Amino acid sequence: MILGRRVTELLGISYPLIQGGMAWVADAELAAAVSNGGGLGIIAAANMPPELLDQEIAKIRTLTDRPFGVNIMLMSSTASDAIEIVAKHKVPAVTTGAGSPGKVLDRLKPLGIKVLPVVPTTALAKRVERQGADAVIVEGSEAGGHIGELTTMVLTPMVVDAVSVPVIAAGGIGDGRGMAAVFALGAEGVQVGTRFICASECRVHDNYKQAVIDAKDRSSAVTGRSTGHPVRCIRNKLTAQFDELERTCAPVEAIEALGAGRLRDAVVSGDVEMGSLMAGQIAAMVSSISSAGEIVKSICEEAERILSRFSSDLS
Ligand code: TUI
Repeated sequence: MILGRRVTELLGISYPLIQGGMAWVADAELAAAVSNGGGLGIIAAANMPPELLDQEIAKIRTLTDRPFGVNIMLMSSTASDAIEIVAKHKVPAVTTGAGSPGKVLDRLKPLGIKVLPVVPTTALAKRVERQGADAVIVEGSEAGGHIGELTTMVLTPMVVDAVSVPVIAAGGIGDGRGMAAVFALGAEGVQVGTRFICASECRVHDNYKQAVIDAKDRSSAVTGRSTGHPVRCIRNKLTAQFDELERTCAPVEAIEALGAGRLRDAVVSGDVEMGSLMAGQIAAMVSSISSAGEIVKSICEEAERILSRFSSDLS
């Protein structure tokens, strides 16, 4: 593929598409399917016990010979263990989220591991570039899970202007139109999360997949703005209870306690009422289950068709 050469060459992949590091969702099986489809599959370390992360990395090596990555969630109490396990296995690439990745860059760059931090602002993008990041992932507030304030539409061109490393756009991208749009803004790759919840190789509970398929344009809500940890999920009883606690200015501890363990309840038990159905706004555009390989190929080839149509219209 001609699109996104700097990203495909940096990572040794066929399509400039990275899978989002979705906690509890992104395991070795999903990541291997994405990598085998020509993108970069990602295992989410999230709050995994270190032994489990070790096993998942060993497992993906039995499922694919292609490059893959691990996402390190910097807010997690297991982040330091995850850094050491990734170093031990010399995984090809690491994405980071939910914090400043200085420690990850210092420890993993000298080992030749590619490090791609998620950044929600121009200031952090510039800082991580100085610290040696190979590329930056700009994630707009259309994304699912823990989000920043700025949208993909404004964050992408601002960061493109501020750094020289490749910019990979995330948040609100679920098809080739979204990918073409962020390439028009200067991005050289995309990160896609929500669409892969409905990959056939994704092990989340069928109730969660169905909630994504049923989602409409206003189905998602952001909770936790008052605690400084905004999270986008599909609306349900849980988000209504968060809204009530936040509306009545409940103590931060009560709001955080309400969220504890809820993502696991959604992913593993299929609790669509009180589970945390993290998903981005593009859930409204996901209407079927397809294989991860088909998702990667259809998004990238549609983007390429759109962009080549524009360039031939203009010439
Ligand atoms: O990290 C994500 N998305 C996530 S993490 C997650 S697990 C979780 N579960 C329950 C509550 C909260 C989290 C679910 N979804 N995306 C990447 C991302 N990174 N979004 C925002 C950021 C970010 C925020 C601040 C990155 C850096 C940052 O830096 C602040 C600083 O220290 O400069």
